Amino acid sequence: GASTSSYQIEGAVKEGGRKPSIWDTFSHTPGRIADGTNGDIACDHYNRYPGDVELMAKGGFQAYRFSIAWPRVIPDGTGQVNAAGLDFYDRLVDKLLERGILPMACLYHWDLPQALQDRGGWHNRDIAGWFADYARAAVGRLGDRVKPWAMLNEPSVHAIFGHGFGNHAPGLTGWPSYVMAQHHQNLAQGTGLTAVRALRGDLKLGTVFSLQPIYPASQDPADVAAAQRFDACWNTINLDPLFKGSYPAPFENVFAQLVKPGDMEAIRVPVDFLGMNYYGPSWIKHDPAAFLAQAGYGAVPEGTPRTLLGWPISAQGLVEVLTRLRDQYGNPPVFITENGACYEDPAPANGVVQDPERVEYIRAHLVACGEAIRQGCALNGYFAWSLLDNFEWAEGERRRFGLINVDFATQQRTPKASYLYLSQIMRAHAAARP
Ligand code: IFM
Repeated sequence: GASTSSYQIEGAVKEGGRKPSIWDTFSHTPGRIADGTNGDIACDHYNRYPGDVELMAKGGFQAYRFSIAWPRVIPDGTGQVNAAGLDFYDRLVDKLLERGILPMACLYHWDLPQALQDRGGWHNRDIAGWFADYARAAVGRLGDRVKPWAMLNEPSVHAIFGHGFGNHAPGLTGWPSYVMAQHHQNLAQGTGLTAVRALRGDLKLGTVFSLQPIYPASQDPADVAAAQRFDACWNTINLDPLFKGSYPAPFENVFAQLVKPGDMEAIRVPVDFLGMNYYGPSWIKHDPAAFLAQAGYGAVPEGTPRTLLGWPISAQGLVEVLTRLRDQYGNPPVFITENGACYEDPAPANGVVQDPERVEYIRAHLVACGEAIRQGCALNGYFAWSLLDNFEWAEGERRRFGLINVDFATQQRTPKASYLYLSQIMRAHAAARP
């Protein structure tokens, strides 16, 4: 299938009772988004979802991962549930099921209600309860038809970029800010899972992490140590609390100040699946001046293939992460919930956009999925990022990951070669299945 997120595609930011999220505030702050765009309209998916579902159905998509916007469902973050906001997801889910597409919902893909940010957002530990209430409201309405639910999307990325570097909403910076945002997300993930599990027994519950191999830029002990710390910030800060009930060694003391009795038990709850977003590996060089002074950041070896965003490409890295989950985390059932690449696409011609580099990226990563399965990894499915070109956060609309091209001026959709390629694969798999 394919994956999307609410703020990146829905638009309609003032329709159906929705109130602002931190991304509305951030994207409307001058200088924050590279091309000055925002998510006010994005792909206008809120109004155009029937056509988008139709495109999935025509392509033989079997599953669709989308996210639910907290500011549509509870516009003030806590309190009154907005029935009109949930109506939209009701319509979307019904349409998906009508076309034979399995819906997978993610409860939080970074669009926190601004009203909650005004109360401290992820720095306020009360958010664990606020999130559980919101999760109950969404699952209470949709849980009769949506069975797989993910709690959070990429909490470490949200903590690092939104609360450490400050180049994502809410634009906060510094180590203490990052640490608080990370722990409270972990906690909310646990309280959300437990709340929803109590609501219905027939759901498949999980959460989504961005995972990647982290390599030292050299064998210099300072680089090796920095890479270990960065691995903790990116990967194990999420994996260890969920699967082992502890924080990774480099940060045990840092987090000890925040962790209250019972927190780690609340976070370590069984999941039915782990969603894994995979793009590529990182190389880490010690840099005492950088945020994450405790970690340092970035030094890709010359000659490493990269996407337009400069992200290194390594399909083999996907196998490495999956085998790490197999060996160190009890081989949980995994869905690749995002995988894809940003390239400069040509204009549509004869009803299609030729994107051979993206086709090759997806092909190589699907081959890697097969390899991981052969090596005994519990890989259950694959979602490409993303169904549509969309609002790519701080990069705005200028950076495209879609299988389907979107002309943001006309809202015209044009399939790319990667959509056609993935369609072929999905149809072949469906036909081969008993
Ligand atoms: O667009 C994002 C998505 O929201 C989260 N994972 C990475 C994607 C590409 O940057």
